[in-house]
Formats: sequence, C-alpha cells, structure tokens
Amino acid sequence: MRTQVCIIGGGPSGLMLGHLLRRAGVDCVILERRSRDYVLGRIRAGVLEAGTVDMLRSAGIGARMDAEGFPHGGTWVAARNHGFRVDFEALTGRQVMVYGQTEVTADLYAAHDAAGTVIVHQAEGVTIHDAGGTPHVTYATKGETHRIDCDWIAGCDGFHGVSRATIPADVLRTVERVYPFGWLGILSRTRPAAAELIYANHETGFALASMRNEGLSRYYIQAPVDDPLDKWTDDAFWDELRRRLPADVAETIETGPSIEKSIAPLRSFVAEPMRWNRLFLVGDAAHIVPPTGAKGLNLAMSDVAYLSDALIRHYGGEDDGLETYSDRALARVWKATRFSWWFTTLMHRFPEDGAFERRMKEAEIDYLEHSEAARTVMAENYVGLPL
Ligand code: FAS
Ligand code: PHB
Repeated sequence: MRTQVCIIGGGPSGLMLGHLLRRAGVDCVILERRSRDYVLGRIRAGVLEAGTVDMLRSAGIGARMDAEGFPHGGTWVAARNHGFRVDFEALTGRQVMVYGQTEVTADLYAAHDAAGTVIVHQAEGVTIHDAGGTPHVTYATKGETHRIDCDWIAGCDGFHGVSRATIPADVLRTVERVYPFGWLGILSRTRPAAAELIYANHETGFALASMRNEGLSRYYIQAPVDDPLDKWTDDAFWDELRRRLPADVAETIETGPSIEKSIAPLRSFVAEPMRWNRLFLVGDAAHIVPPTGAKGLNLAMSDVAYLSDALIRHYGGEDDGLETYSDRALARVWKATRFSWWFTTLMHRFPEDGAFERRMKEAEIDYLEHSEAARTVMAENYVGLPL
C-alpha cells in the first residue's frame, strides 16, 4: 500500500490529524494497535481549551460538542475549607468546554466512517523503517504482514508507542519529572458536586470535583500511585473526597457506586526534537503533563493543528511549516508543561513539604484569591494559550 502520510496511533492525535489531512485532500492511513471498542472505552480527559473547541468546530465535528458539552466560564479553587472562583470569561473573554475525550474520539470515528478513512485496528508489530530515506511502515494483522510506503510518518502512538523509540538516542533529548503520588479517579452516575470544577488543596491531599454531564460525575483524589485499587472501596473514596472538599460542598455531595475506578501516575515529560527526518512526534508520543491543568488532550490538539497545517502546505509547495513544526509545537508544549507543573505543585501535598512549604502554598493560594493579576495568569493558561 502507498499513502502520503502514515499515522501510527488512533487516539485523539491520530484521529484528528487523519481527519484534517483527509479534508484537505492529503491521503493518509491510520494504524491502531487496539480495537475500536478498546479505544472508545478509555476514560480520560474532560476539559477542552477554547482553541480545541474552535478547532473541532472548524473541522466540522463540533456539532455534538455544542449540543451536549458544557461551556464553563470559570473554575473554583479551594483551600482550608474555603473556595473562590477564577472567572475565565471576565479575565480572558474565553471559556472552556466540559466534553469528555471519549466523546471527542467517538465524533472523530463518526467522521472517519462517513469519509471512508482507512483505519487498521489491531495492527500488531508496527515498525518504522528508513525514516531518513524512503520511509515505510510494516505491521501485521490476522497473521499477515503488510507494508505501507509513505512520504511522512506521524507518530501519534502515545507515551508507550514505537515512534519516539525510533529516534536515535544520540538525537533524542528527554526531560522528566515523576510526581510522588497518583490520581485515584472514579466515574459515578451521580449529580455533580457543583456546576463548575472544584480544585481543592487539603492537608491530606488534593481533590478535584469534575463531571461529564448533569448525571455523570468525575472525581479524583491524590493517592499513593502504588495503592492497591481494592483498598479504595467506594465508601473509602467518598469519605476522603468529602474530607478534602469545602464543607458546604461535601455536605451535599450525592454519592453512589463507581462505574469506573483507576489510579493514574503523574509525570511531566518532554521529548525533543518532535521531528526526525520524515518522522514527526505528536501528542503523548512527545510529551506528558500531570492532568491538573487539563492540558494533555489539548496539547495533542495543538500539535495536530501545527502538523496538519504544515503537511497540507507542503503538498501545496510550501515547506516552511515542516521545518518549524518541532520548534513551534515545543514552544507551546513547554509553556503548558510549566503551567501543569505549577498548578500540580501548588495544589498537592508532597512528602517533602514541611511547615515552610505549606505556608508558601497557603500564601500563594491566598494571593491567587485576592489578586486579579494572579487570577489572570491562571485563567489565560487554563483556557489555553494562543496557537
Ligand atoms: P493516546 O495515548 O490517547 O493514543 C495513542 C494511541 O496509539 C492509542 O490508541 C494506542 O493504542 C495507540 N498505540 C500505541 N502504541 C502503538 C503501536 N505500537 N502501534 C499502533 N498503535 C499504537 N488529559 C487531560 O487533558 N485531562 C485528563 O484528565 C487526562 N486524564 C488522563 C488519564 C489517563 C489514565 C491517561 C493515560 C491520560 C490522561 N490524559 C488526560 C491525557 C490524555 O488525555 C492524552 O493527553 C491524550 O490521550 C493524548 O492523545 P494521543 O496523543 O492520541 O495519545
Ligand atoms: C476530568 O474531568 O477528567 C478532568 C477535568 C480537569 C482536569 C483533569 C481531569 O484538570
């Protein structure tokens, strides 16, 4: 098989890149290791930046998001049993959209189905060959080996994919911070604790009250990343969540059985460069942020915006986009990495935090509450820096 762009990975990055390329007449094939149901079954991000919302709308796949998503004009920050609102709209003129990554993935699949995109699921042993010369990709399905010759390869295969590993060790530079805790998250068919998100800093640890819709709540609490999941019964989770949220919220929380429960590790990770010869890295294949700033999915989308524009212009005879892709994407990645690290550090309890660190965090949260300048800095990062 021959195509112009071979996309490895059928998560948000790969599906969105394929959608934008196909709409512009650039031929592509998507190779996904898992089944379609597996991809659609993953519960991940919940908040779309303003830029991501604009992107989905202009790509013709924003209709269900606009019908079923929840625009949020602000978020709540709480500490020492007291919460205050950071008003995105007043401070930046922008909102975010609460609309799950699962829904975005479903909308992308619907668009690909309608357009007849070639998405190979359960593609095994995907291997990148000769990215510096005549790039091609091999893989196997149902025991048969296949080869795809292409002009470019987009590594959209996430943190554990093959693309980043293809870049020679003497070329690739990585920076990483692994946080000494994880996020224990649950999904429950209950009324959300509040109309907007609540990020809570508590002496026993962080908590986040989020949602997917009026009858589906998403909650997280900071927990040891190696805690056995069965230690966290639903009752234990609800008790700890209510301990960490402001009392006026905790008193009215509707509890119920968890329909999903998992512990995710937290890390900050960036790989440079995001291009090696004819291979480009996109999304989690190149960078990971702690979910505190709701940046992971949104950074994947900004990478896709840069790379799709570059590839479309390449086939129109202009190559400057391809030359600048890595630097442009990384400039935004590093700023989002900084914000995610800042907000994670501020809102979580670290083992090494002593009295001084605790007072510094209390003072910074107090400053955030009472300084419009401080809230503006947080708001413009949270709604998403310009592309
Ligand atoms: P993905 O990892 O989503 O997709 C990569 C795809 O490539 C997968 O479908 C995988 O099966 C496939 N693949 C991997 N190796 C392959 C191979 N060798 N061959 C073919 N295919 C291969 N972000 C937020 O903003 N907010 C959150 O709350 C949040 N929560 C998260 C919770 C968890 C547990 C995880 C893991 C991530 C979370 N994220 C969150 C981040 C997440 O949303 C990512 O940023 C987003 O999925 C990135 O999309 P992709 O770059 O497409 O990577
Ligand atoms: C979510 O709803 O899953 C969510 C929202 C905001 C975050 C992280 C996760 O910062």
